[in-house]
Amino acid sequence: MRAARLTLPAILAALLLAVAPGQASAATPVYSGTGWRAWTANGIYSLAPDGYTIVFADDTARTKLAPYFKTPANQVTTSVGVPITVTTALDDTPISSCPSRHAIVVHYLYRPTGKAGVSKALACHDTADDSAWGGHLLIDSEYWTSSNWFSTNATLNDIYRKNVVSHELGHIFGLDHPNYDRDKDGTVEDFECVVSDAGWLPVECAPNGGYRTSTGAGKFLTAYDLAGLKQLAANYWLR
Ligand SMILES: [Ca+2]
Ligand SMILES: [Zn+2]
Repeated sequence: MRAARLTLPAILAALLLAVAPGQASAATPVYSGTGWRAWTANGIYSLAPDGYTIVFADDTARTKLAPYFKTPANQVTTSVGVPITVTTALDDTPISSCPSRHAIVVHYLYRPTGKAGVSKALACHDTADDSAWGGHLLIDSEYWTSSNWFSTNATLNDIYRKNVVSHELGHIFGLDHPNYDRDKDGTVEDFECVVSDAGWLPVECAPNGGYRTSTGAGKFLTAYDLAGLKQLAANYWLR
């Protein structure tokens, strides 16, 4: 007993010396931050550097939805450094299966979850390294077939559509909802997320968020979702 007591401080000192020189804390993966959370619950811990390809389940999905992917694809390509390519390709992989590596199959479906106004991302992950694999985006067609689904203001209505499409894409990239119990009432509620000075929620806030401006529509918020995507890309090398 006595010998053990004497040696314990020596062991601690040795451990401290081992950690201090490298400052290892600067190079560890991070899975959440202000306004973002990695979808580790779904097995995604990082974003792979070689990029992802957006394809379509059918011609209708391509015609209706391809324009909505331009903004987030360009933003992630430019700001995160992970190339996202919006193609015109059709892909008939069934929803029950993961598509080929790094393909994101976009579907235009009426109430894909059975609930009014709800879209869904079926995100797959790479079982070898836990990076985002791709998957299926089931976008509810009601946002288009009902002209005032989000707002009677046509401009605002389309801003919401763009943000919802980017929200689902963010899930495929490995972002979870960043909602938290901000008002400390014991319940994490819809729209309960960090808010920017301008009043915008992260795109990934459930059930939806994002800039409510024409120039910001469809963009990941720089300080929130985009910071998260950058960290997910960094995590690929840090894990
Ligand atoms: Ca709450
Ligand atoms: Zn969501």
